[in-house]
Amino acid sequence: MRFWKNALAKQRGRCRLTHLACKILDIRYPDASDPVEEWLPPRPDWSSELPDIDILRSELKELRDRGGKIVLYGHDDMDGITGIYIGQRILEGEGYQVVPIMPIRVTDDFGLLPERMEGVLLPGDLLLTVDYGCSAVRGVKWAIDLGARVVITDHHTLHYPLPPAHGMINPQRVGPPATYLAGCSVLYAALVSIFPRWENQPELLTANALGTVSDRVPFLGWNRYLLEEFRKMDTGVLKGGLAVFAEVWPAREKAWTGSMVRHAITSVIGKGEDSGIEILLEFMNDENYKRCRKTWKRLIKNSRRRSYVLSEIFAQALQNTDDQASAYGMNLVYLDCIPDGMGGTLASKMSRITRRGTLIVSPRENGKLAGEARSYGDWDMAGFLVSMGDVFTSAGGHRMAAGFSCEGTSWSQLRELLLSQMVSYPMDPVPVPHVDLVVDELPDPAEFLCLAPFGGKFLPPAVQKGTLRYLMNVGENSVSWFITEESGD
Ligand SMILES: [Mn+2]
Repeated sequence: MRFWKNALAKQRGRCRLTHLACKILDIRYPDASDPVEEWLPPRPDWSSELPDIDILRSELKELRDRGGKIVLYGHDDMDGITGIYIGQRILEGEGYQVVPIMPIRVTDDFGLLPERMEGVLLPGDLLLTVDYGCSAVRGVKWAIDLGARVVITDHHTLHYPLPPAHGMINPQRVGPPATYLAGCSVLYAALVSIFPRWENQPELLTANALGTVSDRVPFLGWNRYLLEEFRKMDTGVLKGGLAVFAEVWPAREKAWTGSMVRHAITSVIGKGEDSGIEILLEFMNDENYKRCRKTWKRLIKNSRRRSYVLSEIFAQALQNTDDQASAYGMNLVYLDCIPDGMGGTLASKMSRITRRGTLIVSPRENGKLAGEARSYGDWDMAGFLVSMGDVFTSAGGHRMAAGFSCEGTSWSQLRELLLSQMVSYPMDPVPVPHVDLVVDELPDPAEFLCLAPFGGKFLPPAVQKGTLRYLMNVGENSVSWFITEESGD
């Protein structure tokens, strides 16, 4: 053991690391000279770690001098919208005029669409993106031909040729650990480097934590630093919608897991019809606490209705899984009709329950086919889709979650193409459930609570006693062991 002697002196925020917790870190980071620092790094120097922050800095300065506005184009999911909130708050606070644009999930293709920017983005403006746009060759060309400046901030997988933007702040250009960042954190990191007075503001930390947990990025490296700042912060200054988020965040200051938060917040907001995703930006900006509480109550009610619909289409999807794809270890499902915004949720649920990668395809009104794909284990879903080349009109995402749309191809043609790609694309096996320690006596699970939050690639501790594997089970006010082969993510 490398640092046991001073383990009791090891502090993490307001929390003391126990001997057993240090032992877990020692095992999980075998090559680190200081496992505690590897697990919870100090404040990063974003501008030297992420590319092109200097370009954004000079673009913002020149924009101020010539007096244009910022069109902030973000993804229409939790990560993108919390990112838009962060960008708008900082940039408006710095005196810029900001106009947000979000894609319309049901009809829009992926990418930056000229038709959405037409009449909004003007010559001399800055097109800034968040969680979005790193594959948008057509949209970026259009904006540049128009006479706008373009800086992309994104964390999605890069596909070449890259769009000809003036700057591209995407951690994929430098590799891990930078790639762990959510899209909202990439913009946050860039903007607080340029305008340091916004660093660690409770409103921004809350938005950032929500985007991070909802986007299911690993709870590793800089994400832990940001989540720890969120855990330590004083929520007293939060107002309205953000105060509600801090309140309903399960055990925010103590021990929580990503899935607790996704259950209590992300899925309450949800996606699609009646969901909160369309009003999320407004909700975070609303400072009226009473009104936000009322809205939250309504969202909880709507999410219950949605989960009923979801279990119905889940049953349908199970009946419609493609036998041949199943033989290759994948779920492939074609459904005639999926309620708006539910495809991704359905794919996630199927992946989790069947422990397999899942592709859900359905037709759109305009005759195109649209798909949502979720990965399980280490299999790279975005890589799989992109490796199919020109089959899709657009395709993108990251390892764990991706989507596509395709035009002029029938379902039976697409099915054949997907199946032949499944045969040839290297598929990593589903990982073996982790075991941190082999024990004679079960330790008190509370000893490990100081390692929270648990989630994305930093899973709750698991121990083996005899032939049984025990996984730490964290609740809002409880902790226990339970016997399972689940990963705990
Ligand atoms: Mn994202």
